[in-house]
Amino acid sequence: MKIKFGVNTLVWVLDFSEKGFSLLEKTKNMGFDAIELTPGDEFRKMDPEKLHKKLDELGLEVSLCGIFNESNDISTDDAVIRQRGIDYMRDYTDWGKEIGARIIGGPLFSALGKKRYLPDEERKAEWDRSADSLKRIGEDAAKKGFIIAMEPINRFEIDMINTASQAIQMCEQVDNPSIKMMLDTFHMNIEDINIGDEIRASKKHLVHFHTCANHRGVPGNDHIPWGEVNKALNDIDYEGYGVIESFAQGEVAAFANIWRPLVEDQDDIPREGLKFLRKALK
Ligand SMILES: [Mn+2]
Repeated sequence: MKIKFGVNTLVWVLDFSEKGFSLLEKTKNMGFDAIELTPGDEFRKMDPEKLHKKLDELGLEVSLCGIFNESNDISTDDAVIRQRGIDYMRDYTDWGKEIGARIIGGPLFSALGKKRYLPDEERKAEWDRSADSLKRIGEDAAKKGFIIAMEPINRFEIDMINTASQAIQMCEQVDNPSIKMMLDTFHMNIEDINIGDEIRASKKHLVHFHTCANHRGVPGNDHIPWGEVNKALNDIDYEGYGVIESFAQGEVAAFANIWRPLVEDQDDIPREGLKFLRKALK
C-alpha cells in the first residue's frame, strides 16, 4: 500500500501560524512524509509563498484541516451564515493551493460542537442545506483541483455525520468529484460497527485517513484493530495519507475533551506513533 504518513499540528498548537514554522523542521526530522496544518483563521495572515518554499526545501508534503463554527455553518437556515462558510472554503482552498496542498479534511458539513435534538424533518432540511452548500464548494474546489474530505465525527462532538455510511450517503447526494470523505480511527472506534468493513465500504470516496489511538495517545499503544485496518486499506488500494492527530496538552486538549496527560512528552505521540504505524500499515 502506498500510504504516506503525516502529523497534524494540533498535536502541538491550536492555530498553526508563522510562530509555529519550527514544527515543519521538527516533523521532517521525526521522519514524516507530510505535515497537516490546522491554521484556523491564521491562514489569512501567512504568506503562502514563504510557506510553500519552506515545505519544498524540507521535502515535506502538506494537507490541511478545517472546521466550521456557528458563524459560518453551511447547514444552518441563515443564508448569510451559509455563504460565509462557502466563502471561507473558497479563500482557504485558494491559499491552500498556493502552499502546495490539495486536500482539506475535517467535519466540513456542519459546525463542530453542534448537538441538538431535532425533529426528523428539520434534521433532513439541515442535511439538504449542507449538501447544497457542498455542491457550491465542490464546484469552486474542482476548478482548483482541490478535494474536500468530509470527516465523520463522533456523537459527542457533532450531530450530523457520525459514521462512515452517513459520509458515503452525503458524498453520493452531493455527487461532485471534489467532495469526498475521510475516516479517523478514533471516531470509528466509537461509532462504526466494524472498522474494516466500513473502510472497504468507503472505497469509492475515501481520500484521507487519520491514524489515531482510541484514546488519542500513541497509536499502537491502544486497542484499535490495526491489523484489520491494514488489511482493509490494502483491500481498497488506499493511496492517501495516514495522519496522526492528537491535541496539545492544556487548552487545546480541553477543546477535545482530554482531561489528563496522555504521555509524559507530547512528542512521543508522533515519534512512537510513526515507528509503530510504519510497521503496522504497509
Ligand atoms: Mn480526525
